[in-house]
Amino acid sequence: MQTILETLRISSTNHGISTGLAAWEGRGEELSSFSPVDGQLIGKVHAASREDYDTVIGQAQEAFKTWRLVPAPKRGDIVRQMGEQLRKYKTELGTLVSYEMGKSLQEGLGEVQEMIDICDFAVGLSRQLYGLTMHSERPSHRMYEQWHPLGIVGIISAFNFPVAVWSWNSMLAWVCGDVCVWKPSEKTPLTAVACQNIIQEVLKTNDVPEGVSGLIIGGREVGEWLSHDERVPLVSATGSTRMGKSVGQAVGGRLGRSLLELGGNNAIIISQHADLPLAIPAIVFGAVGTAGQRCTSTRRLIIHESIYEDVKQRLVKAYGQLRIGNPLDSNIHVGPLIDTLAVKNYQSAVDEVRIAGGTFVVEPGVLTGADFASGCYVQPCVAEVENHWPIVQHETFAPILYLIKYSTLDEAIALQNGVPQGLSSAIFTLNVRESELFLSQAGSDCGIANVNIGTSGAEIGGAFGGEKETGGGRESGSDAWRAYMRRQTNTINYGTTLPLAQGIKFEI
Ligand code: UN1
Repeated sequence: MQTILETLRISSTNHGISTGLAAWEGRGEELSSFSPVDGQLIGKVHAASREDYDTVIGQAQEAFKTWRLVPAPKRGDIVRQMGEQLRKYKTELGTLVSYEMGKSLQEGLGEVQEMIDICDFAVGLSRQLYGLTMHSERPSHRMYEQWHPLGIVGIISAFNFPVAVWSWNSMLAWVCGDVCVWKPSEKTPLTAVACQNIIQEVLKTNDVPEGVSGLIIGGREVGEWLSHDERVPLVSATGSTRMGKSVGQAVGGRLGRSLLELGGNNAIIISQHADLPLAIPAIVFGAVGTAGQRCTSTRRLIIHESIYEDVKQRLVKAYGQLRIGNPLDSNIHVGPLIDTLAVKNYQSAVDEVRIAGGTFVVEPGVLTGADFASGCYVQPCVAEVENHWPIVQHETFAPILYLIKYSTLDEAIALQNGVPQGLSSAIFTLNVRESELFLSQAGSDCGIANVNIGTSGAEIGGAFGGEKETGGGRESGSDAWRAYMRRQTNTINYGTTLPLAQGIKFEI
């Protein structure tokens, strides 16, 4: 790990604020990053003070003045070079993600791959920031729209995808001509420092002002500074619904823009027409992958009554084969939770399930012993529950899967939609009537609806996000870039008279 940290230029004490390679001491408190894998201290970071924050924002404002003038395809070329650097550091960065966050090495590498993919997407996009042209109702007039950069984009990201979600925002924002100020999760500060080092190297090589990419590490107050700051026209925040509501209210209160990607309570419907050998691995990966800490993790399984027992038995068997342990070992399926607080939340959810009357068909538990010394390893579990119970309506960021029975597809869809969140959803069926109904306007109410694949593991090419308490924002592919730009409608008169719209006559 030491060589990896050196390659990524992470020292034992890092600067949690920086707009460049020559970062200065943060004046805020010192944060320690412990690995949930083995409980070891990986490194320390100085958080930003309010003064540091203002300096970073000031540098971002200055950098915006030049960055917005760089032609978009040229900005795309710089993002292309960032993608090249990420390719170069993929193994090191993916390993650090795995060690600092606790996801399996495969998933750590997969996360860096998502970053590389979004760079490629952003490069193409840099030549496609299209606006429409319209036909004016007036003679000798031309009307069109163009998209301009917004300014500073504040990015608040979560621990579970400590680097990819930032890159979905930043790479698009950069080709759009914005500058970014990133507040990563205080639980994963070192992966953020590593990314900042990689990005700054590219900016420096290209003589681009370092303020194009700012980093401010700190706790909740740093997020609040961003949300209330009128110098930050857009705040893109990923995390809990509670956090999103406070960001949304603060940004809304100053009529700024927010892009919110919050909690999910994702379900898969398993119809009697499902291909079960296809469905079981999708369910298990969705429920236990990243130790159930994806916003797209599968939390509820809505199973047709005629195959309920069969699915249950298959799951019990599959869960029996799961290998839990050090995520850096490639034979391991499930790593630790992020910290012991997450373990407490898992335990209280388990208690609540029991109090509500739920039955565990795969028993929960906290793992102990030399291999689990960090105290962050839990047993992925499966419980039979009812959808309306408060604990089932709530997103618990842990590998707890709930089983619910249904008899008609309408009932299954109502159960699937019957939660406050609306991120991801799926159905397993080989019946086209069922899948089409599920995808129709009378079907899933989520931002993501899949057929014969699970709820997690979305590709970057689609717009990513969800409805209701998930916050309504869309990031990543499709036309999500529009959120990072302002639209300007332009009307040009190339004639010699001044006809007014709507036929109004005004003569002087
Ligand atoms: C998240 O958990 O915040 O679809 C993002 C997925 C990943 C991204 C998850 N591509 O599971």
